[in-house]
Amino acid sequence: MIRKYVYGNPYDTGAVVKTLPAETGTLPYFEVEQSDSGLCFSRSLSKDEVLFGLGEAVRGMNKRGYVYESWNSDVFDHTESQSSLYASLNLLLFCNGEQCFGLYLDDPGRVRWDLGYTVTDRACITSENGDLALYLCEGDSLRQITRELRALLGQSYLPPKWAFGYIQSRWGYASEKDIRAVAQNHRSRHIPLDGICMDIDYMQDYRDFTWNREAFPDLKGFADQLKQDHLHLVPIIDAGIKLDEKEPLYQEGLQRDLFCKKADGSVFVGAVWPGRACFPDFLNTRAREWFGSHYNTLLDEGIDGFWNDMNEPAIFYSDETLARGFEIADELRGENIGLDGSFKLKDAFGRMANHPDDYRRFYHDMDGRRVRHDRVHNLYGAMMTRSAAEAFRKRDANKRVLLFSRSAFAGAHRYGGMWQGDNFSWWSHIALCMHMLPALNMSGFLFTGCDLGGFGCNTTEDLLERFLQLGVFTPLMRNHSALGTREQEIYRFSTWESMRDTLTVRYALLPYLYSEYMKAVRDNDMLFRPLAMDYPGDERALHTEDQLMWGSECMIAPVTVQNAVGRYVYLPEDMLMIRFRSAKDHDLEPMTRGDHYISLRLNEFALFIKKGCVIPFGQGAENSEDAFSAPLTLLGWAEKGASYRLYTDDGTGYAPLPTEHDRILRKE
Ligand code: MIG
Repeated sequence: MIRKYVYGNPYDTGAVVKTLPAETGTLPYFEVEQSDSGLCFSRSLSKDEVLFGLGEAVRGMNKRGYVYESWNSDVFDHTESQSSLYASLNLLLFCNGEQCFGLYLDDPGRVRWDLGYTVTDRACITSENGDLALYLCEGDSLRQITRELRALLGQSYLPPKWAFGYIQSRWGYASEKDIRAVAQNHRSRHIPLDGICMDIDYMQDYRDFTWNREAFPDLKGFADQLKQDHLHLVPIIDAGIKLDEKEPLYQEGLQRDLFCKKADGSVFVGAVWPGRACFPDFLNTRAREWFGSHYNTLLDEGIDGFWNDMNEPAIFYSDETLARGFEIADELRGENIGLDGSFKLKDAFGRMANHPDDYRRFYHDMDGRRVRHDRVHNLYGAMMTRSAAEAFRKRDANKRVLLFSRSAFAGAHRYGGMWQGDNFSWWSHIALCMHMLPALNMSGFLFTGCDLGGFGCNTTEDLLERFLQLGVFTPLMRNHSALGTREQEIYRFSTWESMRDTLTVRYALLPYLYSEYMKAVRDNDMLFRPLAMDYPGDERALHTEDQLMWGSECMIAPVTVQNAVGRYVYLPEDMLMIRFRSAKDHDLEPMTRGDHYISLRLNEFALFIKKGCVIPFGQGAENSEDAFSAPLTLLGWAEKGASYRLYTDDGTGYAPLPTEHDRILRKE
């Protein structure tokens, strides 16, 4: 059961789809106290209490023992000391033996989650705004609680079916020729592929909804030709609009008064990729409709997928922070600069980006309510996603468009997916991706994944292979890397054949993945779950951080350590292990509950199916369309026979089909 508690005058975030009456009694489980830093909800944590949630954040699945902050940030290093990433998902589950409850804080401002950091056995959650709605959910099990919270937040986004295929991306593909080469290099080696991303290099001077006409002389023709070959182009869209008298978007936004403004009424200017830029007021309905309508320019060219970036919003500098930087530099010019001065100088420029002063400098018109940006900071990216998604639906209510965003807030999961931002080519970032998956699913973000191979730094062959072995299971399966790093398309490496083989497993699993995804949408369920959710009362399961449940029938245990040739796996019940090398080459091994050491050479990875369950398995294919139409076999350890409910549809429309349409597949 969910109860709602209201404090102050909450902002309309649009995150919640149900209207609940506010409770009048006192909030259970917490002490509530106003302090200088905000409104604080605190409680003591029992010795074994486990905390799951917070969506996109560093460290483990159990969030206990650190302090996190809801403050959407463009951060390049996802290290353990980072308190915020690009999205704020204020959902946290408390699990203390028999007693569990969940919390959703509908507060778009800064929230500090001190989860046993300052005092080991105390959680203290502080809302800087103090204006919020708090939803408290009690239930019999963690899974039940997450379902209820998800129902509160609304149905998850439905991507087109091809978006479950493998997508290749890199910051640096600048022309038709570059992209053709990527396509050709996959197709000629029979490496499966369904999409290619276009990063900012395709644009003309980094202007949204434009493309370089020399590099892409006939975008429509190009997109159509690729589609014949089952390949979709996925261009990036950034939040900021180039400030340029000759820029039509700038002129329109200005004339129609749709940009974020400063206290004096002038338009706020911050620099991003195109240089000085203005920021659409996505928190305003008119501005959302306007910006969204511009996606039509690319949709008209045959584009059917997008990724929205820089929407925290990221700001390299503003006129004000830049002026201040120069002032400091001028003050110090000719001085004998000591340590203090040198830090001052360095910070003036080094800390210029995403400056807190800038986030206090501009305002939104939330359909009549004027709000300073920092109060609602975490909503900006989410509302950009909404802007795009609503425009897509308006254009064609039956055509799903691929959309994933970097920044997010609860509610945005109804409009699009998200990727996990700028990770590094680090082994620890395979584990990090894994830890974020269930936390994101909990908040409704089912369509997610990380940059496989790692975005920053140089990848290695074995790292990419192990990343892909996790990516096989993530709905968004995209290889992406930064400009200047080692090129990491599969075909660049000597072991490309074994990576291709890994992808064949993904394509054979597509019917199951899609079915489980859609059922999770329909039932407000999670695709990835901590083991604790399926095995309540199992101590080991409660504390397992390096394995996940996947779909209703399966468990995964990726290898995340370099040079490892195997790993220990804990089986909370009897399961069938499938050791995959490719869709055609795998071995099956029934295993009993308990601990096992499993040998997994570099080209091998494991999937575990619960005893008594079966899952459909297709065939390796080079594109998703073929994968979805391949004949299915059933894999599983079911001595007494078992059946699987297969969800299928034609991929159109924005609501999953009801259960009556499921196909029952039976293994005798
Ligand atoms: O300032 O568009 O997270 O995926 O390749 C960097 C260039 C901007 C950040 C995104 C990344 C993308 C990059 N972008």
